[in-house]
Amino acid sequence: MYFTSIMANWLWVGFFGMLAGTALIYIIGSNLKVSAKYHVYLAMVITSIATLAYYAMANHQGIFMIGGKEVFVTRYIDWVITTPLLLMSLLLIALPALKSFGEVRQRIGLIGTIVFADVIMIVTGLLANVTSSTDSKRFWFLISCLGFFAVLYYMFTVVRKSAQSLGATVGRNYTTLLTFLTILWFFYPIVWLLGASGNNTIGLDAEVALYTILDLLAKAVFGILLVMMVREMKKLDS
Ligand code: RET
Repeated sequence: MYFTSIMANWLWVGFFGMLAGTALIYIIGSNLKVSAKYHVYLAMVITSIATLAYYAMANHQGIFMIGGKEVFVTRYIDWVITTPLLLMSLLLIALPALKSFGEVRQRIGLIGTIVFADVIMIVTGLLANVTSSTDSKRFWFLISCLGFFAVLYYMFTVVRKSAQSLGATVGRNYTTLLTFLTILWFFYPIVWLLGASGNNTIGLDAEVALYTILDLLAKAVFGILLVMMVREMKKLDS
């Protein structure tokens, strides 16, 4: 496989889409109270990292021929930073302010566990992609899926309960965002399996196109929704 102009065009769509998403998130969040702005800034950090990643990929940077196929390492670098941040943006809605040091330690434990599982998911996904042995590929794919399910388990149990304890509105908004995130995230391993990383049934052009659409939904649209919900919740607060 090689780098086609169709791929480059889709990667530019990703670049301009993420850039526009960053601007929209800023505009939608602009009249939020200063004390709630960190939600906006975090969402903007996520789309900014993706903007840079798409710029790099559109210029064929961080894409390497490994085992006879193009491996988009830049994508995994993006994901390993932004997926923990996406989860953090939900945790910042769901987890209450802390009152004691004991709670701080518990909180570090919870966040550490979720981020650890997420990082394992991405890193082993890359290992599964680059290995030429079918057995290793299956093994790493399985570990990656275990990481994914561990993330979902914590987000749907402990963290969701915490969000609900903060009131019906927070609980409802958290669940809506988490559901949106879960549905989108499930498409990633599907595209991965169908693409060059898996059994290559759709071809690299389609793979790049699908990841671009998924990334725009999972980062830009997700960030816009999140900031809109934070606006609603802060209005109800005061
Ligand atoms: C991989 C490899 C195979 C198994 C699994 C995967 C999951 C990836 C996910 C990625 C999410 C990316 C996001 C990017 C944001 O723009 C690594 C494809 C389970 C869930 C949300």
